[in-house]
Amino acid sequence: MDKNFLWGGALAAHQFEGGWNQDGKGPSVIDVMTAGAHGVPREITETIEVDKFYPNHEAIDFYNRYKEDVALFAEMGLKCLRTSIAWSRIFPNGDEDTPNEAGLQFYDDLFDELLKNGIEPVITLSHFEMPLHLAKEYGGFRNRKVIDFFEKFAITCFERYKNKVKYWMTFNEINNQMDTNNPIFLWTNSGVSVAEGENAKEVMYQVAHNELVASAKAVIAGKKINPNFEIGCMVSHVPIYPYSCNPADIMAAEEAMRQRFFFADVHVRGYYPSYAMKEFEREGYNLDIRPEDLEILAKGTVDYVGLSYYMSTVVKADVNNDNLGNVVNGGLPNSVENPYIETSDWGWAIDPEGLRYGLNRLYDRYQIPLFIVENGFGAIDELTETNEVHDQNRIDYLVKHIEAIKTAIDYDGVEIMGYTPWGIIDLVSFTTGEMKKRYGMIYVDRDNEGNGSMNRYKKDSFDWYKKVIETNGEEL
Ligand code: BGP
Repeated sequence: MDKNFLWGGALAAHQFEGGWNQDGKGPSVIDVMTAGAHGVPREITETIEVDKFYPNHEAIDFYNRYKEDVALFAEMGLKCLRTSIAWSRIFPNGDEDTPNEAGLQFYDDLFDELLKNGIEPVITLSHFEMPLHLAKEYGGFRNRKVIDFFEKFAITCFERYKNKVKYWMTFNEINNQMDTNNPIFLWTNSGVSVAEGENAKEVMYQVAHNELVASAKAVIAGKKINPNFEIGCMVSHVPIYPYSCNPADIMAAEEAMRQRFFFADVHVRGYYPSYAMKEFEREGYNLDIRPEDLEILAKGTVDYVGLSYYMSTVVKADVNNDNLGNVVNGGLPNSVENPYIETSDWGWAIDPEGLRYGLNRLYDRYQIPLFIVENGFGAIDELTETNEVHDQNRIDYLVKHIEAIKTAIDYDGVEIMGYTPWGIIDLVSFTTGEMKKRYGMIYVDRDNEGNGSMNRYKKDSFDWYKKVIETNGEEL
């Protein structure tokens, strides 16, 4: 591994900070989402209801304990920490003229604490937490005014942290919302709900366009503020395999795959891919795409592709399953199980080879550096009476995935900037709202109902990962 390889950990503000209304923070779209459970989706409520439990409100209370947690990250030897800035800490409603100073100060303090400990902040601007007011009053990213609000938020962060943060990403997993059958994706990415009778795909493409323009505007502005910034996009990468060598399966996989590539194609190349233009034409979508937008897209291309990788999936041309709205397979109606691959307790395929395959596909397509900013194993952990967690299953998962990364770098020649496993400290699961689904190398005593001491305990993976970083990936 290159000596500058960024070993780190990844988190997102709303899933671990808590302090949802502290120091002037406004409510965000995720703050009105209840906890789900195994197989039970999270509910999007109209407003905060007193008798309901909202797991993100307190999360793991990092907002009030960040020094203690950063000390643990430093002990682990992290070189970087990927997290996000909660938009509604900075602009509580999203449309104010002036930002909330207390919110800005929190991130100043956090970044100082990280830098003091030799940890480089890697920052996502929007990770599923748009101010609720923008969703309710403006219709989220349906509305072009929200492009300007996002640009203002981005510029405010860039100006304030220009000497503290070098690595940025605009929108987290922007391509999740391609699965329009699952309402949580359009809501959390974009603050959008689809009304009865609307064509969800058409709405999604309009929202996508506005977001892609907002992202490009942020890139353009950021480079003016500090030309040394590295600004990337962030996509969820789920390689889709054909079920067989039947050419029909190959084409089915290809078509499904380019739906996943769509957002990165625009972010990286700066123009719409021909297959998308044909789709807009074929479906008769009436999209507001202006000539000046196309110039912005061309100018605001990204420096690198940030990606999450958790699983692969498989499609079979002659299948039509009732999979709609299923997170595991991106809602693909023609997806089937992979007989060669085991799955986690949540049905996510454990496929390290798929990571190498995916990295190669992305690098072949874009020829710019990749940054693996999420990967990990969501599992149920047991805390022993002596406060230990023996998470060998997690270590095994990570070893295999790091080996795949090494092969991609050393054998295939893929350029990879770093690796930040997801949820380095236990946090609220995004898709289910549970605490039970844990990724961390640090255990947090907190359960699904919000009970627990909030104490932190090192899992076995803590010392294991420390060694990996110390030896720059030599000792796994
Ligand atoms: C990604 C998100 C994260 C996250 C992770 C794991 O989709 O970017 O926010 O939580 O997946 O998902 P989950 O928490 O549902 O297991």
